[in-house]
Amino acid sequence: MLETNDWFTEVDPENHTAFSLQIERKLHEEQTSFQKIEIYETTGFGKLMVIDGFVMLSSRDNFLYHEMMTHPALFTHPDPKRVWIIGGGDCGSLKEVLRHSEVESVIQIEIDERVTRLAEQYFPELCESNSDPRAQLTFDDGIRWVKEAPDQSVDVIIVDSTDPLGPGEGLFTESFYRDCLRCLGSGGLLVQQSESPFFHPHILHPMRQAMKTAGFQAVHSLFFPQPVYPSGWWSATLASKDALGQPREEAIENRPFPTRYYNLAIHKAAFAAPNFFLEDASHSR
Ligand code: AG3
Repeated sequence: MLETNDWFTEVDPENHTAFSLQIERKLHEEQTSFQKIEIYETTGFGKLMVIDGFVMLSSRDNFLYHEMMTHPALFTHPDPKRVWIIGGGDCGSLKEVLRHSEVESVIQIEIDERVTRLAEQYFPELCESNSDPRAQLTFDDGIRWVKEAPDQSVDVIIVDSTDPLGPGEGLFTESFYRDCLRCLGSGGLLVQQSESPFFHPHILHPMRQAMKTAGFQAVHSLFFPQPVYPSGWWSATLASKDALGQPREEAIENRPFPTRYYNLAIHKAAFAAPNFFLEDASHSR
């Protein structure tokens, strides 16, 4: 008999809201040395990964986030050969990056190996490209990685992190962005998940400001729906070492791989910002 009163709920106390998913059962729970990871089988969204009580991804809607965390940056950089993913342990972003044939190497720097091992088990569809010879999975602290990496050694850095709490906190700081900037080659791009434009402007605007203060020439946020995250509306922020180039429209139109959300019209539309966001953005500069 289906229990209709079993729910996973993520509470957002700051916004006095909660989001719930109906669950069939809990598949796994463990406390790693970094965080608590839970996996659920939901009734309507497939599998669900939760870290420290916050929804990370569901089988059903993670494509929105992973496509928008990767393709806008990779189709804007003129020649993305070397990519790093900081965080991203579920490998959803990695899978999308590897669809780009001009990419020669992708290094994923995830602090918690257990995220990846559990993704391999419960989200195998995201991990299907992990054995691609261009991919290198490293389990290390991303903050230390960028601090120690050589100058100009990467073209695109993707920061696929948790919220700025716990291990993810240092990824939202000016000193981290300075290290990223130094590691990027000319035309280099940094793209980072930047929370809900509606619920978390107090995170998004200081983060954009920190990127500018660190020396990025252009900072542009892009918006997309994400049903399982607080407010259902999410953002990523693209910071460009030099002036931001135009998207490679022909390459987007003729991409040889399928996408379920991303296309040229979405790429352009995603950068359109609402007035309340533009007003706050103009105050923070
Ligand atoms: N990255 C987590 C985004 C933050 C979600 N926040 C929340 N639920 N409060 C997701 C990792 C997917 N690769």
